[in-house]
Order: sequence, then structure tokens, then C-alpha cells
Amino acid sequence: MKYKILGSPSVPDMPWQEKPADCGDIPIWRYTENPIIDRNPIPGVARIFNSAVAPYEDGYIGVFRAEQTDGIPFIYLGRSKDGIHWSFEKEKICFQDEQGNEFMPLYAYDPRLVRIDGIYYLIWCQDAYGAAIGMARTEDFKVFTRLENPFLPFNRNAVLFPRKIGGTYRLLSRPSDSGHTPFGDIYISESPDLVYWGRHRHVMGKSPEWWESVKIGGGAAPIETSEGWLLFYHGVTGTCNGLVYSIGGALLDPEEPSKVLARCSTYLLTPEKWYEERGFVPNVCFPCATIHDPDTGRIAIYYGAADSYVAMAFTTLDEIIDYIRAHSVVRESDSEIGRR
Ligand code: BMA
Repeated sequence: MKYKILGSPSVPDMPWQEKPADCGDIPIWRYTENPIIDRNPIPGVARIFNSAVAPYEDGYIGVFRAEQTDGIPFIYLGRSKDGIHWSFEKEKICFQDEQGNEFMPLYAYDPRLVRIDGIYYLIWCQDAYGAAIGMARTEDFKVFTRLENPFLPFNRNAVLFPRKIGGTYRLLSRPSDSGHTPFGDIYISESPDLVYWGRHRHVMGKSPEWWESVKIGGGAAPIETSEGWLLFYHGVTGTCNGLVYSIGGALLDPEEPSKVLARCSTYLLTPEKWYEERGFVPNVCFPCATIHDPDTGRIAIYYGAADSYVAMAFTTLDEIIDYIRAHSVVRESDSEIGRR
């Protein structure tokens, strides 16, 4: 292995398939049994997609965007022995506030899950008189304590870094509008305590590359590597038939992650398979999590497909970093500190 994954525990039994011979130039290959979560997975839930997982105890745990049969999304907890076959709790996660009172958002979608210093944090999109970021912590996946919303509306696609950098928590987000948002760049904010957020910086914007020319948004929690923070994100293009969501990749500066070190000018994965092209919202690949193993450099990417399914794809750290660098175009708005 040329490069190293830092700060993450070993995951010796992580889900994995070797790269097929016919995978072509692109260094990401899909799991052959995709999608891993099919329609109508639990009574009262029509679709699960855009969801996040993490190693936990002797298996895996996850927080899942579950679109109920009334059309409203909430977050459900799921458990798996192998990271591929999941069983779900029958009821959506019920949060409590810091005083112990029950808290249920009006809706909740696109959750991310990250462990910092032994505590798991959930970050998602919810209503705060407009689409905004919700946040909660849990230590045991039984009690979920809702924290203050980090930002004012409108904002979506929040992704927390898995450790403090320079003594502060860091959160990527995508300021947006109240609808389907025809614009959007990724920003980063800092907090000493996960309550007060500031020092907002621009990280990277939509680009002149056509596949990400409408908007971009954070995806999986960044992976700390010897080469910088590896970020899988989504990039969106517009067509006469609607938006198309692809997966992109970038490397951010280890100590000042508002600076982009490398950014792949081409997509890493774009809708091509039936479960990506056909569904409730066609042509969506929306990454929300990775499982990665420092001992082997293996990375499994979990992504929502067509707002209908969860799918997986694989890569290795060496392959993905070499590919991102070989195809990197970093523009001035990516490489400066992002403060105007
Ligand atoms: C975005 C979010 C995602 C969704 C995508 C495509 O705005 O709502 O949850 O996957 O649109 O519909």
C-alpha cells in the first residue's frame, strides 16, 4: 500500500468484492448483488435510500432514510452482521432533547453517522421553519439526544469530520433554498462545542465540468488519510429530463480542509445500472457513508440509488487517490482558504 488510512479502527471483516477484470478505467466497482436494500423493506416504509452505516460491536449499525407509505421520510435504525444484509427496527428513531423531553422532527432525511471520541453523531436534514440541519448524539443507539440545530435554514447535506481539527469540530454543509435548489457549493464551519458554529469558509463550488455544473454537496464523512481528507461527494447536472446525481471525489488539506488539494474533474460513478436509472427519482447516485479498513486500504461506499434503494461500490485507497490526482483540476476558488 502506498497511502495510509489514519485514525480509523481496523475492520477485518468489512464487506468486500475484488475488482472485476472488466471494470474499465474507473477505479470504483459496484457490488454485484446491488441493490442491498429493496423496496418495501419494513411494514409502513416504501423505500430506504441515502443512508449511513458504521462498524459497531461485532457487526454494523446504520441510520436509514426511510420514506414511509405516507411519503414522509424519517430515520430508522438498522443492524447487520456483514454490512450487506440489514434488519430494521419497526419504529422510527425517537429523539429526546437535552432536558429529556421527547423530540420528533416533522421529517428527517439523508442522515450521516460519525463517531468522534467514542460518541456517535447523527446529522440529517429536517424542518426548522424551512429545510435545515438536525443533529443528535448517542452512545448506545438506545437514547438519541437531539442537539441544537447548527445552522439557520436553508441548508442541507451536512457532514461532520470524524475528529476535531486544530481543536475544533468541523462540519461541511450546503446552503440551499426551500425547494429543489438550482445552485449549491460546499462550505465548512467550525465549533468548539458542537453548539456555536462560525469561521465559515467556502470549500469548493459547482464546477464548469458538466457532470457537476448545477450544484454539489457533501457525501460520506471524510476519511483521514496520509494524503489529506478523502471526500466522496455528489455532483449534479441538469438535463432536459431533470437532474442527474453522480459521485465525485476530492482530497482536502489535512489541517485546513477548506483548501482542496486535488479534485477529480470527472465523476467516479454515474447512474448506469437499472437501480440507479429507474426509481422514484431516476438517475441518482447519492453517497452517504463509507466503511474503510486501514490494514488493507479497502473502502466500501454506501449510496442511495434513484431515491429507491441502497447500493454499494468498492475501491481501494491507493487506486482512488491516484485516480483523483491523475484527473485533478483545482481552480482558484477551491485552493484558497475560502474567506471573502
Ligand atoms: C436532493 C435530496 C436527496 C435526493 C436528491 C434527488 O435534493 O433531497 O435526498 O436524493 O435530491 O432526489
